Amino acid sequence: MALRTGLVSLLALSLSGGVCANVLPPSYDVVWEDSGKNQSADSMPLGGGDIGVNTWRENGTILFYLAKSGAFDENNALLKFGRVRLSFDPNPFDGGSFEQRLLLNDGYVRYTGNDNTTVKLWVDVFNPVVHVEVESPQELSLDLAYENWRYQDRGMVGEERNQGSWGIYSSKVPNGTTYADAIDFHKGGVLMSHRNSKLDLWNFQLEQQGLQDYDDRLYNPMRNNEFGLWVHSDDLEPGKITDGHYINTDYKAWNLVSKEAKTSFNVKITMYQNQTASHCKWLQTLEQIAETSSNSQEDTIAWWHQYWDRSYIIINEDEGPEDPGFQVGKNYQIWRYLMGCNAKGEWPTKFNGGLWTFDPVFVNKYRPYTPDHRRWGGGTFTAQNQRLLYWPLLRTGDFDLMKAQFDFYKRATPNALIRGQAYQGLDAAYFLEQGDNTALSNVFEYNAQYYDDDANVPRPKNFPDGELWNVWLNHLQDTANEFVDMILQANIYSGFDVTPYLEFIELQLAWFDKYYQKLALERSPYPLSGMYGNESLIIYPASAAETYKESYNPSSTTSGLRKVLTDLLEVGKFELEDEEYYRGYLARVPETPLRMQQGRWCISPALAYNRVQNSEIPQLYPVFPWGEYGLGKPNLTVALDTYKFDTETQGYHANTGWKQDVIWLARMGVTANATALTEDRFSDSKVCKFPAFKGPHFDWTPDLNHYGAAAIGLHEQLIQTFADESIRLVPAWPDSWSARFKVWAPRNTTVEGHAKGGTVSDLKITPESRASDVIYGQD
Ligand SMILES: *[C@@H]1O[C@H](CO)[C@@H](O)[C@H](O)[C@H]1NC(C)=O
Ligand SMILES: *[C@@H]1O[C@H](CO)[C@@H](O)[C@H](O)[C@H]1NC(C)=O
Ligand SMILES: *[C@@H]1O[C@H](CO)[C@@H](O)[C@H](O)[C@H]1NC(C)=O
Ligand SMILES: *[C@@H]1O[C@H](CO)[C@@H](O)[C@H](O)[C@H]1NC(C)=O
Ligand SMILES: *[C@@H]1O[C@H](CO)[C@@H](O)[C@H](O)[C@H]1NC(C)=O
Ligand SMILES: *[C@@H]1O[C@H](CO)[C@@H](O)[C@H](O)[C@H]1NC(C)=O
Ligand SMILES: *[C@@H]1O[C@H](CO)[C@@H](O)[C@H](O)[C@H]1NC(C)=O
Ligand SMILES: *[C@@H]1O[C@H](CO)[C@@H](O)[C@H](O)[C@H]1NC(C)=O
Ligand SMILES: CC(=O)N[C@H]1CO[C@H](CO)[C@@H](O)[C@@H]1O
Repeated sequence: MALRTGLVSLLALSLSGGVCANVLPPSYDVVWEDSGKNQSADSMPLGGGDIGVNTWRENGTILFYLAKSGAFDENNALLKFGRVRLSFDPNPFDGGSFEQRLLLNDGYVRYTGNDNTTVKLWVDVFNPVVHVEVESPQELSLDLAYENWRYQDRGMVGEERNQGSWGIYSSKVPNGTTYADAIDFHKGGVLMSHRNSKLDLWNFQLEQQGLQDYDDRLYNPMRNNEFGLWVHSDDLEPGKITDGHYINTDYKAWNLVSKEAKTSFNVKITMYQNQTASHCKWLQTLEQIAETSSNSQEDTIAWWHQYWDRSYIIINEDEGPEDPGFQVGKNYQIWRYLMGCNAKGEWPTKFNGGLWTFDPVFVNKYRPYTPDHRRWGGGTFTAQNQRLLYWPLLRTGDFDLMKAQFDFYKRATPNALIRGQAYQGLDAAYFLEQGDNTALSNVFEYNAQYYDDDANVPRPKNFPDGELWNVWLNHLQDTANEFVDMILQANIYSGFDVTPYLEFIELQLAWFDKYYQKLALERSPYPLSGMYGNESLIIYPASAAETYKESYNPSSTTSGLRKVLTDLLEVGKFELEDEEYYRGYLARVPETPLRMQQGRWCISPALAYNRVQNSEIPQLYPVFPWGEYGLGKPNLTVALDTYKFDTETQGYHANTGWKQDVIWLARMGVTANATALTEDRFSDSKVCKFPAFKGPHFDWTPDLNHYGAAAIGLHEQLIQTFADESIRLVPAWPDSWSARFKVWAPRNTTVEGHAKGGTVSDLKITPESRASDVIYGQD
């Protein structure tokens, strides 16, 4: 189809000149002229590499929390590295004019006080170092307090242990202890380290889950994990150690004080985490990083500029914050900023707060715990939620960021294989929905029906080892298929090398084929369904999300396996099995079941099931993530009718957290409704001062799976791509949004232009050969 050309906007002309121009409009900066009332909950995020910082002003001092990927403690909680407080004398931050600004294009935060004193906080993208730079027109003294609440062991009480992998509270499970850090003045600065030596949780999990004999073969990211920091400045020297109390938690502060009043100060906070043979080895590397890392911000700013230039969707940029379209563009870009802060992380960004959690009492008043607390764990990466952060990164071309999520599965695969072998006698990866970084179950979920003080039903003697005694999570193994498909799609988009992930891909797929044939053969002579026992897999007992339990051929699994196997055959890389095997497997995947609802054909959640347990809508998973139904596909009406007429799920449609209505509506081309939901999702937060800190919804604040789902919905409104190579632009784009955009499509393709309603202008497709694949709207 020929390109449809619209009006060339004045904006495009004015932009075409400056190659070096900032991609984002200055109006996207988050600027505060006052501080919030809710203390740390009203902080502003920054980060880089794999570090997250949240910073705010309180009582005339500047504070920030420090966090970093991979800081898993003995309980598999993701601990903070502490808090820093900057106090000045005379104090330019104690009244009068004040500004706290997130300079989004450059990726850092700057405070300006009443005498024009500036405090710049920036995080080096290439080294794990946080920089504090103070510049003042007058001489000031600075007191930097490194505040730490883990100066002693802390028993976790009640729900507090939900921050680790003990799971939710049960009177029958140990409470766990958060062990103390080692903290002292060191070489003129402050050194903090936390080295895991007691593996209470891990040993409990091994015994509970019958894996003691495998201890030395199991990958364990908690073992000998050490993390910590060194705060240092040539301008400061050790002062007193003081005591304090902030919100719900007492702490000790190691103070570094200025040697003399000065007009400028530079502080470097070097953070390091690794599993190391000894503390000495860890310290050596930390000191090396502190010494060799550059003090120049130049490379970091250049990194942010190329990151912004990779992909963007900027809407109604000449409007202000009262315009819902403007807010969509702004908060979408801020979501991209948060993901970019962990671009080089070894671990994926967590759905439940990422690296920016704050004192938990502001999220839930019944959780007056330390700043280390978040709900649903620090080392547990719930697949259903986690996937929503990573799907949208295909469209933004952030394949390098996706690697952390792919590596998560790569590292856990040997453990999942041991689970498959030990429990089921299968050479297949037996992953879980509430997957720990170890592929083991968290303690509570493994035996939930017994540990739940209200349910209290003991695990039956003959209940299979390894299976979760858990009415929500049992039989739910298919969410890892989404990560398999993301890896395959990354290859289809960009040539991303799937070789390191083939073991995960093939062993994850192997599980469904082997496990369900094995179960079938325990009931009958036939491994498959049909008169001759040679037709298709009997996927039973299974689970359609957490919702349809003990189900038979759930549509989320059938549709998913078909998509993943098709993509695997397209990528054409196998090691454990060959192409012929996968063609046979694909032929064995059952049809996605349909059923009549209110007189209409609808997608059925499964052929059969015995109860509805949660509120996901897996009958729409064939729309997203699996793309079996949607615009341009046969039987779109069946999908639309499922949305509108399925009798069991009408009450489950919603627009927060991991709910996916916005994505389904966009994929089905229901423009007005998708637009309303996208505008609602991306509107400014009302619970925190920072506009993209919404939550907790089902999880925690900031709720990053809320924004991941929003980003996918927005993408699907703008562009949908298909296996037949077509690129469908503005399938669900409203007249009220005027955007400039750059997004990615399969086959190394970028698509740039302007969109307004059904019209695209200034379209630039790279490579140009792909222009003939473009189709528009809903034709
Ligand atoms: C701060 O800087 C601005 C512009 O550079 C100047 O107009 C203003 O007088 C300065 N304020 C103080 C208190 O020095
Ligand atoms: C956990 O702590 C609670 C509250 O302090 C206490 O009542 C309970 O007995 C403890 N549980 C165990 C298993 O020690
Ligand atoms: C600020 O002052 C209030 C009132 O004294 C106190 O409760 C709060 O903890 C202080 N905040 C900080 C960061 O010290
Ligand atoms: C962590 O330690 C391993 C093993 O010594 C080493 O290969 C790796 O480079 C280290 N990672 C970092 C970030 O220092
Ligand atoms: C402060 O937090 C409370 C919850 O603790 C919330 O109800 C309130 O809306 C927040 N206030 C602001 C101004 O964000
Ligand atoms: C199953 O076996 C029957 C009888 O041998 C054969 O006719 C049929 O084609 C087979 N079906 C499949 C799907 O292989
Ligand atoms: C779209 O929104 C309209 C108006 O609120 C509503 O009547 C209609 O049912 C919605 N369509 C879908 C598919 O939800
Ligand atoms: C995409 O680019 C990569 C290298 O950047 C290359 O390996 C791959 O073959 C390309 N794929 C296509 C479909 O052009
Ligand atoms: C259930 C249903 O509506 N199925 C239809 C899907 O589309 C094909 C071809 O367009 C029809 O033949 C089916 O009846």
